[in-house]
Amino acid sequence: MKSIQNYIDGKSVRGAREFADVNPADGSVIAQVTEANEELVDAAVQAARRALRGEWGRWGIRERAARLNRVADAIEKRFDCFVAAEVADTGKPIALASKLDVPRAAANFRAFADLIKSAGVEAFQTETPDEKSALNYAVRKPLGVVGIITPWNLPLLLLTWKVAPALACGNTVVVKPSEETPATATLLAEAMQEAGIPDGVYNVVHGFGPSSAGEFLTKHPDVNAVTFTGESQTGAAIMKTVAASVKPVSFELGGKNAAIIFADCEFENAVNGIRDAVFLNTGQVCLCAERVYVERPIVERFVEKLKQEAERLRIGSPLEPTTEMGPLISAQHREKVLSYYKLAREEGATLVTGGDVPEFGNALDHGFYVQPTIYTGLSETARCVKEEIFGPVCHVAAFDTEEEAVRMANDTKYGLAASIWTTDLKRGHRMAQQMNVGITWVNCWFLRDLRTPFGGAGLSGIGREGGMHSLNFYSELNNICIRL
Ligand code: NAD
Ligand code: 6OD
Repeated sequence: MKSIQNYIDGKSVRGAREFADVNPADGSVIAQVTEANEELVDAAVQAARRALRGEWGRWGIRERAARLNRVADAIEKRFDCFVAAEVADTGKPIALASKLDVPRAAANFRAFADLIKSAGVEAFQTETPDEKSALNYAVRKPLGVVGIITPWNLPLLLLTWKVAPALACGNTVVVKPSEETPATATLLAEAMQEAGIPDGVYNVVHGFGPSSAGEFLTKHPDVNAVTFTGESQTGAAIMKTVAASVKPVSFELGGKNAAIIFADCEFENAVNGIRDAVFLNTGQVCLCAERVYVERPIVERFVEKLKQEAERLRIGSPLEPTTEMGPLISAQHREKVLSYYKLAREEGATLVTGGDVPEFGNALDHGFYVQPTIYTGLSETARCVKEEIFGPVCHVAAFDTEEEAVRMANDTKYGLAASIWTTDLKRGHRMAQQMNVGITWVNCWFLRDLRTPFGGAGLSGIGREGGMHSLNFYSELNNICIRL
């Protein structure tokens, strides 16, 4: 049986207890993972502290950027290994991991290597009312040791989205990947070694959240900042823990995202876009649209076409190159999603398609699959319309006016993402501005430019990452004022 270890100070380190890494496609055990206890998390943090004082701490931006590019090269060299590990851990289709997850991991390192080389700082020529002059400018310094906690849905993509800018700014990191998906964070250690990243700069501790590696990391007094992606409730728990030692936090949390489709949309493009926005990664993307609002004149045609698309999706083995939808991440998560399918029935929804578990007649029946599902007919106050389900499911409702669509889309405690589908770009812009979210797409979805601000409003997060926002979060800016 394969064994996955912690990675501390450049070495694989066995923890005292083990837990199973399960393949969601058939429920088989892929590996035993060794859990970091409080002592091992402390060892990782101390290794990261020492590394700040070593050659890593003395390197300038050019050397760090060159090493980040070499990490990207090392990921690309191991492309197939990363894809295989991500597919086995998550059950996502091999085509998706090959197109999205692994290329984005390399792109994250390249983007922040480029950005740190060209990032400027603020400078001001100062004249005060009592006629003093000065020159003010900021210098960028690392925060120190950054604790990084990530979820299971896009494990490598989301981990490297934080590791790359943290390292670009000269920090060292201790990462705690999700207990469901430990493999690619561990594999990344090999890429770090090959790229010549000094020991102790990148450390991995495995385990769970409360009373385990996640909590030990966030409460550690020598961790200088915490960046977290995951559920809003977990964010609240981490915030409480971190509050005791007043550290900077960046939180990318849950969503209950709306899509608004106008009658003047490019119909095929909108249907295909919403199909992806609802079902990509089995609906397990924080940006997925679980609430779809369609202008009344086209709602019936739209629902019918989306139904056809959902029923046409090829659900099956993640290893099959033509598979478009894999399983959910775990038996427990499937229970949650199925409980919402049941709740939708109880709340009086009309089932358009899905609502159940597919049958394969082979080993995949031991996997955690559900059918892609579409509902209509729920009230806007129904729990299925209010709560994040995080599965391949949406509710479609009609609207008559822009004002009504804006009101319905914004009637949520979350505020992560929205998409607007119209050929009238003035309307697209007008609507987008009114969305209370961190990102609005017009006539597209999940089209990313890594320089742009990314994050959420309300329950969807605190702060922005991406481009200079990442560099500013992962840096301590020291303003220097020189009297002239
Ligand atoms: P989760 O919150 O259950 O777990 C995320 C990570 O936090 C895991 O590594 C887990 O072990 C750790 N953790 C849990 N409790 C902890 C605690 N008390 N202290 C420290 N660490 C703790 O989330 P998940 O189920 O892995 O991921 C799905 C959720 O993540 C969804 O809500 C989704 O919307 C959200 N998400 C948000 C974004 C975004 O960018 N906004 C991106 C991806 C996922
Ligand atoms: O694309 C990104 O940078 C990003 N953070 C995506 C988040 C997806 C959520 O599941």
